[in-house]
Amino acid sequence: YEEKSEDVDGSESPVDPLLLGALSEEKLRLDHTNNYVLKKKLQVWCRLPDDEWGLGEIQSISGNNANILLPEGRALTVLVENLLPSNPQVLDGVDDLIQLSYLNEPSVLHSLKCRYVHDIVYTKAGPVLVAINPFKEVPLYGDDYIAAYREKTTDNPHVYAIADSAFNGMMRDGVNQSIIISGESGAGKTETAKIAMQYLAALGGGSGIEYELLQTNPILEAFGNAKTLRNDNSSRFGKLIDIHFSTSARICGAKIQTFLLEKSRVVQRAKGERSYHVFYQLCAGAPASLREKLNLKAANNYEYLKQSDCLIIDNVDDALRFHKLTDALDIVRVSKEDQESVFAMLAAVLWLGNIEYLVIDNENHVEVISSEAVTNVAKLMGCKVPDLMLTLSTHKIQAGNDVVIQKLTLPQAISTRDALAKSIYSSLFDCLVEQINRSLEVGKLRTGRFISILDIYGFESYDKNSFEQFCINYANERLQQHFNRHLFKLEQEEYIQDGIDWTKVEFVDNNECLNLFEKKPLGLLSLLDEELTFPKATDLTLANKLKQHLIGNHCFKGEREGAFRICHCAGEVLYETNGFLEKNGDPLHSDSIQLLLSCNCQLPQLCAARLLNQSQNPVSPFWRLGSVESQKHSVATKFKGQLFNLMQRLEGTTPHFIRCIKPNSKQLPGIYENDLVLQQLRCCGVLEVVRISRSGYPSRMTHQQFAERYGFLLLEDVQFQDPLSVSVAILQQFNILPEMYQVGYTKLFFRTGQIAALEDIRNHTMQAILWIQRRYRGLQS
Ligand code: AD9
Ligand code: MG
Repeated sequence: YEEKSEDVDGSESPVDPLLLGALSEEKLRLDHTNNYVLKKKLQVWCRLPDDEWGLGEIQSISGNNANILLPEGRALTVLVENLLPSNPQVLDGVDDLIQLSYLNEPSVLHSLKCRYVHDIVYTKAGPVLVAINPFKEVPLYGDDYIAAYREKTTDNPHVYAIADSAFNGMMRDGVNQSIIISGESGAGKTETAKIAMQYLAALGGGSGIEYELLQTNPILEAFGNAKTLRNDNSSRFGKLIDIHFSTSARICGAKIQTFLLEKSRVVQRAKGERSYHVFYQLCAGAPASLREKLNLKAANNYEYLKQSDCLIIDNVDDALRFHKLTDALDIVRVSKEDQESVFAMLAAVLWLGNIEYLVIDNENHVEVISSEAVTNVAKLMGCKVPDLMLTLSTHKIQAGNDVVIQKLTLPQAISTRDALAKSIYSSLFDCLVEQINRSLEVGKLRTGRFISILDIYGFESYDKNSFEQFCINYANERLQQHFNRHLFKLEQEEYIQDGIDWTKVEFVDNNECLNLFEKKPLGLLSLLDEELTFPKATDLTLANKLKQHLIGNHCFKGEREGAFRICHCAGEVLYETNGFLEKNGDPLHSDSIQLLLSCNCQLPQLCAARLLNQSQNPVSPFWRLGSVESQKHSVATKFKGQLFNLMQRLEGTTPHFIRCIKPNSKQLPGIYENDLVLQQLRCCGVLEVVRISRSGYPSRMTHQQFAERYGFLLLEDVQFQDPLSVSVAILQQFNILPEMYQVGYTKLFFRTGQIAALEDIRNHTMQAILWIQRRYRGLQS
């Protein structure tokens, strides 16, 4: 584990120092022409004219030029600075990238690819698990695999191994754990989260609650996932699931927290994308009696669904999914009656989108056109037709003691209608999450021990990016900071604090970008909120204001009118401010809330109550109101608060990181695009993590913990010695090599694998002791 100061992209000499080392080892000979000739042909990575890396053999070097022979027999002359050392073939596809002799980008890319083509999609990068999306079923899961990880008969990198170590960490140290899954949209986070849940359910199963827990996935995905241009099953909300365990290591409950659902999707989205799956599932799968009751039609009859020219997803049977959804709802104990109320509200949302307006004067004022859509909405929500028509075309305004009725213009009326649809949907989503939480409620067995799994929406960059991408990418910056903090900052600080010899590793932190968002009073979020307070503000004035105040920030770039660019850690994104103000302010006129309150169905009333931030006594347990967030803050500010809470909660846990990587943008198996993978590896600092962990000491214990855990293995009696002396005695007894550990002021630091070896000895010894005890008892009786 000798620390090598390899620096791929910015060392003083343009030539890779390790390459120079490798070249000198090959005993360069100066021939009579003053050129270097190699005795043995050295394999290297060579940057080809198309910027890809190719494996080649150095034939000779003259000055700064190297003559390279590529495998297909092509000869090439390149600058030596375009060469990097390659690893011996025996290291192709190592389990953990820390084993590579030469750690550089082409070697890492090649190593991951060697595994990927054999369907080995998991690789360790020191403490981080890298998971490459196979985009097909791979034979890596199921009971046999679960048993293998549980019984520790395999140590191949796997999500199961991560979940196992979280579980063991929780049981052993009594510290709550988190599994933090990140990666771009479509990289496989949600699937990975499910795989981790399956493992924990198998490990901690028995109470039956694990089955309910797994069934929350189809529900949350139906209501919170949608097809986007990046992913056919894209999560449009963030989720944190805490899985609670009893003292006997059984799952005894769970709690789901969700973050900012993208509600604009219900009424509008890009061409080729879909609204939430549940709408299409309902239209395709509802049984005849329900269709009749809800006046349901096929999806292509609804404006909200057909507008984006995408009604189906290849290889997905929406009708079948509907049946799975209702099964899952049964399992989390949503009664059939309540399910029907939910579907009625969904149908109401769909019919709302079909409501049309007639312009009645030359000021663009409108009236609602009386139609099937209007009567259906009124019937489904249980309100009066005239009330509905009035709410959607006028606003009541208080003028002194009088109430003035103001007619709406066409754009105002449309946004009133859409705001109602969006609010109904998002309240419905929250109600469902609450019901799920009640069903999974952690009971009396509560021990306070849990494992949290975090799966949020991944970084997104489209041709057009709006407020939704702005929030999603902001969340990803926060998460990246957490990752950096744990893997780089805290790690290095700990070495310094404990007085350990240590070579510092540089990493790119994203504080400046986060600052751009959060700084007060002149950060993106503050400026966005401030603009909401100006009655005359528009999306264009917002864009100008941002430019005016933020142009000096390195992460901010002004653009053409109405647009700006942010340099995120995962890449630059161009945002268009069109729609920002409305989406951030998220207005819902009080008339709309009044309308919902006037409904004689329970669900609309409860939505209204949520929106009004009132608490109301439950009539049926399903719709009982939980904590209702304050409506006073803007969407972005509320989101920021949620993310702060999230980070704080994660800080109280031992984190396990999984980095999902998308191998191609086509969502197809078998395609590995070097550029795309490399860009993702760079943005999450995988190479730096590997560098830190192989030069560092990833395992650590205080002297006390170490002495307590392994002291009984000592042959001599150390009862009255201090923990440090006991620790040193243990290290000596088991011949742990000095280069494998360091003794700090308070802790012992170990290279990878050392603790595992000690644990093996400890387990064997414990088994032997138990065996002897049983024998002894047997003899006595
Ligand atoms: V987003 O940020 O929510 O848009 P995710 O969550 O990162 O995104 P997701 O887990 O939904 O991506 O994965 C996308 C698709 O990749 C899935 O629908 C599967 O078809 C495919 N996938 C991902 N992981 C696996 C896997 N381990 N095995 C098989 C997988 N297929
Ligand atoms: Mg997802």
